[in-house]
Amino acid sequence: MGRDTSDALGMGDVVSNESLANLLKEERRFAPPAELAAQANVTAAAYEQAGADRLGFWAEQARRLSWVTEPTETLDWSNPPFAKWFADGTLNVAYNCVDRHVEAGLGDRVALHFEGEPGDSRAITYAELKDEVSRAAHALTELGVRKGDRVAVYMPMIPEAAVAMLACARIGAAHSVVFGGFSADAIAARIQDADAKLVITADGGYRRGKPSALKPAVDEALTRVEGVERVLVVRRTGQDVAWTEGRDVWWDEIVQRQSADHTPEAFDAEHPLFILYTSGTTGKPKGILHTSGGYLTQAAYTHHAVFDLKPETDVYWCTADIGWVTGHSYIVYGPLANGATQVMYEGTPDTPHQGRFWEIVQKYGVTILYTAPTAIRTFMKWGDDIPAKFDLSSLRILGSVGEPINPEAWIWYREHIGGGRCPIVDTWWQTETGAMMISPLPGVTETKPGSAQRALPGIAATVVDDEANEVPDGGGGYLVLTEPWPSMLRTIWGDDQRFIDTYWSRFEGRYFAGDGAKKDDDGDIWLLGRVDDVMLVSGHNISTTEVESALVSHPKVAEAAVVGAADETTGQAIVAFVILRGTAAAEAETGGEALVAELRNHVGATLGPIAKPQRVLPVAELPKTRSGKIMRRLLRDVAENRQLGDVTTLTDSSVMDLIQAKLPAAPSED
Ligand code: 6R9
Repeated sequence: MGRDTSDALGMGDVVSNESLANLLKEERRFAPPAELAAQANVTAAAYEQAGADRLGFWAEQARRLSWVTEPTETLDWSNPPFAKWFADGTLNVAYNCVDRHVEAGLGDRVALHFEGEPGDSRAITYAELKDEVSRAAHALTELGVRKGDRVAVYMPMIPEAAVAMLACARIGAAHSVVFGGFSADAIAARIQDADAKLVITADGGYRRGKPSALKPAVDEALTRVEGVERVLVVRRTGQDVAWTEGRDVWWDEIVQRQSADHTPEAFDAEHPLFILYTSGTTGKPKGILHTSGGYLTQAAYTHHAVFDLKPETDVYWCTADIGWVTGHSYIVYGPLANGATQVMYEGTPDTPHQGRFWEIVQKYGVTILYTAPTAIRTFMKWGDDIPAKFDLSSLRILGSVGEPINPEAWIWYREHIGGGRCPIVDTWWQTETGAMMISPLPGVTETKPGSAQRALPGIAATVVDDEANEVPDGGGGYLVLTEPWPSMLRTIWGDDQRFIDTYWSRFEGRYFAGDGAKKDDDGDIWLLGRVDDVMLVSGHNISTTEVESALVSHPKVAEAAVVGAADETTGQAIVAFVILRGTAAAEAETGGEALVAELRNHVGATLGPIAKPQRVLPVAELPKTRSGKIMRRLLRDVAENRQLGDVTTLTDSSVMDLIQAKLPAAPSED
């Protein structure tokens, strides 16, 4: 799913005796727009306030929520790493996301502008959402779901996905959302690990211009696991579905006949809200457990602060899938807790044409856009003329998440999407952190292309070396979080020991995120990718991110993925896979060698000779997960002529065949 990650134990060998080389220099700076700064939700005072009294700061943010019992206790850290936040408080998460806005007189505000891939659209107000969530909650109860149960959700990007999640939250059942692109095996493994009782799915969803079935994968998964009593099926595409009498139920048949009055029950702040699985390179996926009060506090606060959300006027759009943590925290919980109006889009960015995103921005007057670097680089590849055809003047803030954003992609995003006027917030966080951790604040931070910059108010992050010493400004090493935070994962579902081993053992008492990072001379943080991707070339640790960014800064390159391949002389040799922009792609077909030399020299000139790739391979596509992260592990397999490892989490597994077919036999020599 979200990314490849290995357990922290053993990672230490990669970035060994030397800290990460600090190669890339980026001097461009962008001050926050004066008008935005003058009216910003959060100012520099928040850093001071949180710095002086971190727990007091979070206690205040928790008051943004409606509690049934106000918490008197903020953090219980008596048994680390098992945190309890706001432990004596009680609340209902769904009430916070829906009912309270209706009670405040905002029932007519649009919660979701749904845009289906085929072009169908629906506006759902907060009042309508409340009714639908209430009916769905009754339906789940009728189907036997109780407080403390687990429910698996395998859905396309349609409003019912959000309704299903909120209905679970409303009755105190934890949801486990499985990406709509995953296989029956992946569903079965997740159902089994969480011991889910019910599955909510759909006949299918629309992707790339056609209906794509979902229910058959659930049917197949259920031949392999026990314990699932009922399957609730939303009708989306009208495809024929196999039906198991007594087990399967149509959503519209059971939900529509329920009452729209449903009294939300109050649950403890530490009551489980959801489990979301992240894949491991070894062993079974990890079920990341999030609970209620702390999670919602940080999701709501960060959404308010980092996007400067003005719920009365903003139209927010996060392009993530609901199966990714970004869809949980920044489509469902954060925005709805804040009473936002948002766009939800079902399909792919190039259906029916490559301007679809910009058409949607124009249609709804989107003011805040949150997307991933992989999408931005794809838009760069498609060309500047496509967004130029649409009116994007409504946009005021742009966000990025999922991977380090290459400075050149950042600049492109700013110019071609943001019209040179919108601050970019590069938000670093993880499934495990539950909400944003490191990010600029749009009304405060002077931004630097490619840097997530600084821990948010109330968050403590730093970079340490192999011996756990904090590196000085200008140094590189491992990103760690040094204080507990409200939306932190509470454990790995059913495996407390693995939780301790994976995240808390590498550096005593600190959370190790698994990412490499450096601090610049101002102390700002630059993320350098997963430490298991770091290359060791002639004794120097070089991050894939920096070499990729150097390649993307060449005008002919849209996207790059870099891996270290075993090499007899240098230990590892840098191998770069590049996607070329427009006409350069044709050039690669004919005069490939000159282009390859040009790109190698460009990296040498930008970062120094040590970072010059030994091989540069132009490709048409790169292997990516459904959340858009490049799977370097598979490229390493290719570069080392190994049999490919697990490809089941790839968006499109045929990509690897294409790459392998293009691979020249002999490496280029210097
Ligand atoms: C939210 C999400 C987490 C991993 C994380 C890191 C990478 C995410 C990033 C970023 C650099 C950013 N990552 N945001 N790297 N800059 N702004 O992506 O969660 O799917 O769990 O992935 O993604 O490597 O450790 P998840």
